[in-house]
Parts: sequence; structure tokens; C-alpha cells
Amino acid sequence: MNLVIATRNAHKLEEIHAIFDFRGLEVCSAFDFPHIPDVVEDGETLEANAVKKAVEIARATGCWSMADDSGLEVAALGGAPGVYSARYAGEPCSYADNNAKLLRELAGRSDRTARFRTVIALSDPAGNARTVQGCCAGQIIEAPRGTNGFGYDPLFVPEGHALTFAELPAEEKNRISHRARALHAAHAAWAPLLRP
Ligand code: ITT
Repeated sequence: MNLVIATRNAHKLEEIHAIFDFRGLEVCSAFDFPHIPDVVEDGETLEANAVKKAVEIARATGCWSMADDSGLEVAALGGAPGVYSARYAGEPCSYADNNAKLLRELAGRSDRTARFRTVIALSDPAGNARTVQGCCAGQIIEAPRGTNGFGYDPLFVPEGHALTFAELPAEEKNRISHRARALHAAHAAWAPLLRP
């Protein structure tokens, strides 16, 4: 069976490969299909965008496809940036722009609780999709720390830890993260479907 990971985010792809056991499958990613246009992520939920990415890439390639849509949900901001995490500071914007905006929005707030949430969608070549999710709770700190990971990692300290995701070794992030939890749920739910 051929499986296409429907992402062009190299950091995310690296984490997925480090976490998920794809043995027995022929795995590639959206990077291997440069002629397929980027999927427009215009859904109102992580679920809608994950399904859209998986289904469009499955139909375009004729393969099974797995997509990850993730976001940071901050309690004091009513769940923002959430589904808009990639373009929180406007379009186009860098991870640093998004982090700076998040710190501005949280200035003077005492409630810094947040969670990362990942939705994984799996689509068959005909576009039939299903989803699972995983979350990781934590706190947003006052200034970025660390250089590992990507996105909001330098501002996020996961519950039970003193270091940010960007200070923790990749192996530790990949053990406890939202993405790890979602991928473990995916494995538990879909192992029979993904068996070669
Ligand atoms: P694809 O859609 O091609 O997979 P993307 O970067 O657009 O890549 P998402 O829409 O899922 O991916 O991610 C939204 C943003 O959330 C992303 O740009 C990061 O800023 C942030 N993000 C996602 N996962 C993260 C993680 O594990 N750590 C820190 N930030 C993360």
C-alpha cells in the first residue's frame, strides 16, 4: 500500500516519521508531488482542514493519504489562534511574527494556560476519511526560549515540565506532544486499515 503524508511542512514531516511506525508501507509526502497545488486551508475547524488535506491529496495521487492539522488553543484568548495558528499575524508571516503577536495579545494576562491540538485524518483513494485527535496541555511563557522544534514551541511549556518544547530534546517532545498522542490514537484505530 502507498501512503502519502499530506504536508509540505518539513518539521512536521520529520516528527511524524520519528513517531509513527510505517514499516511495511510505501510512504512519501506532498513534497514528492510538486505539481499538486497547495491545499487551501479554509475550513473553520482543525478537523475540516485535516479532512480536506487528506481527501484532496488522496484523490490527486490515487493513494491513501494521512494529513495533520494542528493549532495552539489559548484559554484567555477564547481558543485563538486555533485553526488560524499558521497565519495568526497575517499572511505571509513567520513563526517569529506569530510568536510576537501571541505575546502582545497575552500581555498583562495572568491566565497563560493553553493546549496544542492535532487532528489526523486518513483518506482512502476515493476520498472516504476518518479522524482522530491528540492534545497536550501547558503554559505560554513571557519570552521565547530554545531553538528546537518549530512554530510556537519556544513559548510553550508542557504540563509537568520546566522547559519549553523548543528546549526539550526532540525525543521528549515526540514522546508527549499533541502530535504523538494523535498518531498513537491513529495507530490504535487504523492499524488494520494500514496493514500492507
Ligand atoms: P501543512 O498544512 O502543510 O501540514 P502547516 O505548517 O500549514 O503545514 P498546520 O496548518 O497544521 O501546518 O499548522 C498550523 C501552525 O501551528 C503551524 O504553522 C505552526 O505555527 C503551529 N504548529 C503546529 N504544530 C506545532 C508544533 O508541534 N509545535 C509548535 N507549533 C506548531
